[in-house]
Amino acid sequence: AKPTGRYLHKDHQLCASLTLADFEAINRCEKSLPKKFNFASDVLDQWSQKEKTGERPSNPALWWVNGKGDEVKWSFEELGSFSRKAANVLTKPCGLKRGDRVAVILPRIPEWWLVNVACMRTGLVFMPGTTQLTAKDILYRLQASKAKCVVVSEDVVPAVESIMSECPNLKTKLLVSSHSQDGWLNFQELFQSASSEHNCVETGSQEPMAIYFTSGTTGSPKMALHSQSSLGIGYTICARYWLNLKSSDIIWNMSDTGWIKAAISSVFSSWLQGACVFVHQMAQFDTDTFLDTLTTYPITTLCSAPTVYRMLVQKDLKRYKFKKLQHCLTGGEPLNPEVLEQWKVQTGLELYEGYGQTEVGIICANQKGQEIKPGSMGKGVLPYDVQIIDENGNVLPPGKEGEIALRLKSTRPFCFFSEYVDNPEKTAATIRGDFYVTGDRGIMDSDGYFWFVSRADDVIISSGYRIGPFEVESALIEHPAVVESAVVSSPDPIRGEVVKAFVVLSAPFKSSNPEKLTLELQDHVKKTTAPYKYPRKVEFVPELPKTITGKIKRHVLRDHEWGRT
Ligand code: BCO
Repeated sequence: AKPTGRYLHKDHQLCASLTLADFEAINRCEKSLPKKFNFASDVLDQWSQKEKTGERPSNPALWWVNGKGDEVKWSFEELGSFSRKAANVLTKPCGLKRGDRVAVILPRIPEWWLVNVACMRTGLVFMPGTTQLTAKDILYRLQASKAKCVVVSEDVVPAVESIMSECPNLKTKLLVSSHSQDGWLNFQELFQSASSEHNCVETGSQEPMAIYFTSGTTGSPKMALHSQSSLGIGYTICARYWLNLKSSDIIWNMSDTGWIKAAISSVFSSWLQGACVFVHQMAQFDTDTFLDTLTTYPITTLCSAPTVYRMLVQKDLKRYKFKKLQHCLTGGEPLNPEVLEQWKVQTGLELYEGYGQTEVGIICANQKGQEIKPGSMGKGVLPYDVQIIDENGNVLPPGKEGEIALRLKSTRPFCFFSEYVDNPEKTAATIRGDFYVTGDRGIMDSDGYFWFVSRADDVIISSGYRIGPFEVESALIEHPAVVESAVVSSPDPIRGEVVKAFVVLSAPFKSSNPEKLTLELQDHVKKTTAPYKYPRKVEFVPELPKTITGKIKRHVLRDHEWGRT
C-alpha cells in the first residue's frame, strides 16, 4: 500500500493500548499519531504484562555476555523494575528534570540499556556517544547541547575531568563502575538503594527523546533531534519486514551504542516486536570471537555493517555451524554484491541490505520475501515516499541518477527527525522543494529498487562510519608539521572506503621520514578526535588543488583516488 500522505483518523485515544495494527496504521498514515506516547510504558511495560500472562515466550528481553564468563539475562519484568530504579537515580540524587539533556558515553554494557529506558521513563533527552570520543569531542558535545549530566564508564572519566571546567551547564557526573571516584556519583551504589516504584511521565509523542550527533561536510557534527514517536513508533515496518522479528527471536546487532543503528536494532525495533536483544561486549572486534558467538548462542537474527561481512567472508565459514541463525542484515555503508554472494554460498543465508541515516532511520530495505537484486539497497520503506530528484527538486524517472530524497509534503512523516538543534540554516538546507535530501546520490530502477551511487558531498562513509572531512582536517592542522590538508575518501577492499589525508608540510618537517611522520600524524588524529576517523592513508604533497578564490577542491583529489576523470 502506498502512503496516503495524511493521517485519516483523528483518534487520540491510542497510547495506552497501541497494538501492532495501530502502529502499522500510523505508519501507513491511516491513523493519527497518538498525542501522548512513551516507549517505556506503551511498549516495554506491555510486553512485561504479556510475559506474566504467558502471551510472550520466556526468552529474555536483554541477554548480555562479555566472553569472560559474565552473563546478564533480564526479562521485560526485570527490565521494567531495574529501569524504574535507574529512573529514580536520575531524578533524585542526580536532580535531573524532564527535558534535561544527558550525554551517555558507555560501552555495550547492560547499564546503557537501563539509562536509556530510565530517560524514557523520566522524559530526559538521551544523547548517546561512542566511547571512542576524545576530550575535545566530549567538550564540543557538552557545550553545544548544554547537557546537564554526563554518564560514563571509568575509561572516559579522565577525558571529562580535563574539560568539565569549560562546561558550566554540567551539573551531574554519573559514573558506571564498581569503583567510586571523587566528584562523581556512582550509579551502582545509588541503584542498589533506589526504589523500584516510579510513575512513568506521560510524554507527548512529539516531545524530544534523543539527540544524535552527525557529521557533515563542513563544521562540527550537527545535533539531530528525535521525538518520542520518531524513534519509538517509527521503526515498526522496519522491525517487521526488514528485521522480520517475532517475540521468539534473538537479535544480535553489532553497532556501537553511540550510533542510531544501536537505537534502531538494539532498542526500538527489537522491543517493539518483543524480541530478545543479544549483546556481546568484546574488548575489540575480532572475527573469531564473532563467529564463535554465532555458534554458541541461539541468535536468530544478525545485523552488522558490510565491513564486518567483508571481514567474515575472508574466513572459511563452512567450518562454523551457526546455532540458530536464520536472518542476516546489513547497513551503514554500501554492500558489494560479491560479499552478498560469498556469504550466501558459504552460509546458505541471504544478506538483506537496508539503507538509512541518523536523521530518518531506515528508508530503503530488502524486506523479507522481496526478491533481492544484488547491489541494490532494496525498495522504499513505508511510510516514506522515496524518490530520486534533480537539483531543482523534480522527481527523476527510473534509471536516471540524482539525489535520494524523501517526500515531506503535504505531511511530514512522523518518523523523521525534528530538526538540527540550534541550527535552522542546516535544517533548512536539507529541504529541496517538497523533499528532504539525504546527500546521497542514487538511481531507482523500473522495479522501484534503489541503487547507491556515491555521496553528493564530501562526507566519507568508512566501515559504516559517517566521517566529516572538516573534523579530520581540523585535527591535522593542530600538528606543527601540517600547514594545510585535504581529507577525502579512498577505496578500500575491506572498509569500502577509508579516510585519506593529503598534507602540505611545514618547512621544518619537509625532510622528515614519511613513514614515521605518517604514523605520528595518525596517532595525533586518534588522540585529538575519535580514532575511527584517523586517516588510514596519508600522502604528502607540495600543494593542494584550489579554486581561484582559494577554496580547496577536495573533489579533484577524490576523483583521482577513485580513478575518475
Ligand atoms: O584499525 P586500527 O587498529 O588501525 O584502528 C582502530 C582502533 O584500533 C583504533 N582505536 C580505537 N580506540 C582507540 C584507538 N586507537 C587509539 N586509542 C584508542 N582509544 O581506532 C580505529 C577504530 O576503527 P574501528 O572502529 O573501525 O575499529 P575496528 O576494530 O577495525 O572495527 C571494525 C568494525 C567494522 C567492527 C567497526 O568499524 C564498526 O563497528 N563499524 C560499524 C559502524 C556502525 O555501526 N555504523 C552504523 C552507523 S548508524 C547509520 O549508519 C545509520 C543507518 C540507519
